[in-house]
Amino acid sequence: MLFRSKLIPTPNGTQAMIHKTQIGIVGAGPSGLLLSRLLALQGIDSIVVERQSRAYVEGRIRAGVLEQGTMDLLDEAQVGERMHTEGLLHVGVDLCFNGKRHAIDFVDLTGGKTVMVYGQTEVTKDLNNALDAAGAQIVYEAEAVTVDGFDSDQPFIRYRKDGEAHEIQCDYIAGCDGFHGVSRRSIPAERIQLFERVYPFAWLGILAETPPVSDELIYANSDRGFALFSMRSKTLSRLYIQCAPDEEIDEWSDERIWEELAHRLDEEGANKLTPAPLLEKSITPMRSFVAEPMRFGNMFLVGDAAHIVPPTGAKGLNLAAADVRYLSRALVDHYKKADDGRLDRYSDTCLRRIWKAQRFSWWLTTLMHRFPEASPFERRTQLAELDFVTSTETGARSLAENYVGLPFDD
Ligand code: FAS
Ligand code: PHB
Repeated sequence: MLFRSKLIPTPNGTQAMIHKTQIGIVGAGPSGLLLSRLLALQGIDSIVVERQSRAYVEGRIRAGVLEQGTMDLLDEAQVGERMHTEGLLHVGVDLCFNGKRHAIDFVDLTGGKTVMVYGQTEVTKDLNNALDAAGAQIVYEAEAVTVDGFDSDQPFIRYRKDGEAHEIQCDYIAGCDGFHGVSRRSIPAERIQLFERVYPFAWLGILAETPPVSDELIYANSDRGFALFSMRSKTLSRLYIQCAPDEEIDEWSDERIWEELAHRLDEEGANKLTPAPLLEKSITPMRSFVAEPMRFGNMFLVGDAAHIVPPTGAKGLNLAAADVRYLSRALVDHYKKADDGRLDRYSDTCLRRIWKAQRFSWWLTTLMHRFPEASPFERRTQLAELDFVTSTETGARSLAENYVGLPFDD
C-alpha cells in the first residue's frame, strides 16, 4: 500500500496533511469504487474522496439493469457473488402500446444474450464491502474538494476533513464525481466541448413492496404518457411515470400514482397491479449530455462526470462501467508494461461507445414518450415505428442488440 502521509506547513502558515498515492479518485459512486477495486486487485494504489456519507451514497435508488459486460466486470472485481444469487436474469422486455403488449426476445434476437436486474444500490454495497475488507482508503464526507495540477506530472486533490486540510499528491486523477461534480467544472471552458439535449418531461420514480406485474420489464407508451414497470426482486417493484419537467412531487399522491400506472398499462397488467405503501418517491430530469474530450493532461473524466443519458435505455450505469473497464486496463498497461497506448486512446475509445449509447437512449426515449408539442402526424409515425419494431425482426433486433449492450471495441 503506497498510502503515505505527513504533516507539512502550507504557504499561509497553516498545516496540511499530505498523502501520496498513484491514482486520486474523486467520487465514491459506482465509477470511483469499481475503479479503485479493479486497480487494487492489480496492486495499483488509490485514494477515493467522496463528499457525501457512505450511507447516503448507498441509499440512493438509481439504476437497475446490468449489461453482460458490466456483470463480467463485477466478477473481475470479485464482487459478483450476491449479484448472481440475488439478481434476476432477464431474457427480454415488453413494449406496450395501443393497449397491447409485445415481447422483444433478447435470447432469440442476439444469439443468447441477456441482462441482469440488480440495483445500483446493491452494486455499491458489494463494492464498498470488498474495498473495506481490503483496507481501501476511502474518505467520506470530505469538504471543499478541489482538483489541480492535472496539466503537470504532479496532479493533486485537496479537501478538508474534520477541520483539517489534506492534499493527495498522485500520478493521475480520475474524476468519478458525477454530473454535478468538481472535476469537469475545473476544466477551462475553452478546452472542453459540451453537447446537451434536455427533454420536455421527467420521470417520477417509486419503489414499492408489491410483486411486479410481469416477469419482464414493461415499457409502455400510452395516450397519457410513458410508464416503466421494473423491479428489484419478486416482491419489490420499481415503477416510473413520465411527468412534466417542473412537476412538484407533492402533487402526486400515492393514489394518483397507482391510478396513473394502471391507466398506462394493458388490461392484464393493470389487473395485476397491486398498490402498496411507497418506500421511495423521486423525480429525475431527462437529459442527454456528453463532454468531450474525457482526458485533460493527467486527469480522466469517468462515468456521469462525462456523460448523462435519459434512463430509458438503461445505459447510465453500464456506460460508467465501460469507462472504468477501459481506464483500469489503460492504467495497468501504464504501470506494468510502461505502455501508454490505451491511456492515449482512452477518450476516443470511450466516446465511440458513449455516442452509440446516446443515440440508442435518445431513440428509445423519443419512441416511448409523449412529446407535448407532437403533432397528430408525429403521433401516428411514432405508433408506426412501434409497430415496425415489434412486428419485424430487423426492428426488434436493433433494439435488442443495443439494449443488451454493444460489443467492446478494445
Ligand atoms: P454518481 O453520480 O453515481 O457518483 C458520483 C459520486 O461523486 C457521488 O457519490 C457524489 O456524491 C460524488 N461527488 C460529487 N461531487 C463531488 C465532489 N465535489 N467531491 C467529492 N465527491 C463528489 N442509470 C440507469 O442505467 N438506469 C436508471 O434507472 C437510472 N436512474 C437514475 C436516477 C437518478 C436520480 C440519477 C441521478 C441517475 C440515474 N441513473 C440511472 C444513472 C446513474 O445510475 C449513473 O449512471 C451512475 O450513478 C453513474 O455512476 P458514477 O459515474 O459513479 O456517478
Ligand atoms: C430500473 O429498474 O430502475 C430501470 C430499468 C430500466 C430502465 C430504467 C430504469 O430503462
